[in-house]
Amino acid sequence: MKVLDTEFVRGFIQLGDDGWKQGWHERNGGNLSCRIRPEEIGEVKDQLTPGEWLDIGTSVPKLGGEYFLVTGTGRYFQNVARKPEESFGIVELDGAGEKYRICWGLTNGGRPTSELPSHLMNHEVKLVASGGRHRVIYHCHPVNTIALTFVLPLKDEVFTRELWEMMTECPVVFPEGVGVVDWMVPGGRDIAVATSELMKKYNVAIWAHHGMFCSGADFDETFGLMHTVEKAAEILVKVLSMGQGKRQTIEPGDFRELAKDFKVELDEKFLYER
Ligand code: 2HA
Ligand code: ZN
Repeated sequence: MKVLDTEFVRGFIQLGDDGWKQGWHERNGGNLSCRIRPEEIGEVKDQLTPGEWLDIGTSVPKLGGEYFLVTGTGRYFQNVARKPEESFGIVELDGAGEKYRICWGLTNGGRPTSELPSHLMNHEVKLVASGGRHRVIYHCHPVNTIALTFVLPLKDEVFTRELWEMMTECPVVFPEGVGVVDWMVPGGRDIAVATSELMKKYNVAIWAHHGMFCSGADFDETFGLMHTVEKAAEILVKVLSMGQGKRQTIEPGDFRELAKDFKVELDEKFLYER
């Protein structure tokens, strides 16, 4: 089957295009990666043309030999659907998880996303934490979530609680909460380490004054998580903008009742008294 006709590539393009339409990807903002299943890579093996081995910039030994779909550095999400071969590609990791080579796509001198170390370190953490279930890592620049990083304390507890309060379904969609990373230089190993530490506990990491990372089992789950968090953030921005503060809200006792009925575990650290 042609690479562009496969289910996994079509899902990748769909997510990219949906993210673009949400306004989460100005210019070359954001990046997306997916750990490809052996049977999926098997469908397209005949079309892979491996290039030279290049350094990842970090080491992800548990991912040795795996194949990934990744967006290209400097490439625009706007073009993921229009110019797929140029906008993203398939890369293979070496056995040690220290080098990669481009096997398909990223045409015209393309290279994987500048956040490749963050993506791969998150994939490695999630491979262990989810027992292999999670395959998608998604980074974007959503307006409302970024706006909140200027006014809320940069603490996991505060972001989680404030977002949970904005929509009843939030604690059901992300019961483990969200993590927050202080402002850091993007693209390097340090921010990758900080993010992957948070990803051991959460499926969402918010980068102060920059954007958000989400992890999920498939494209729908990952996009849905991003969408839910950003929508809750939008409601909070509106509530704060109305200027009078919250007159009423969902209280800690309400969350405990919700947790019982919806069979989710909500850590008491998020249900602090104000
Ligand atoms: O421009 O979003 O974090 C790509 C990015 C870097
Ligand atoms: Zn970014």
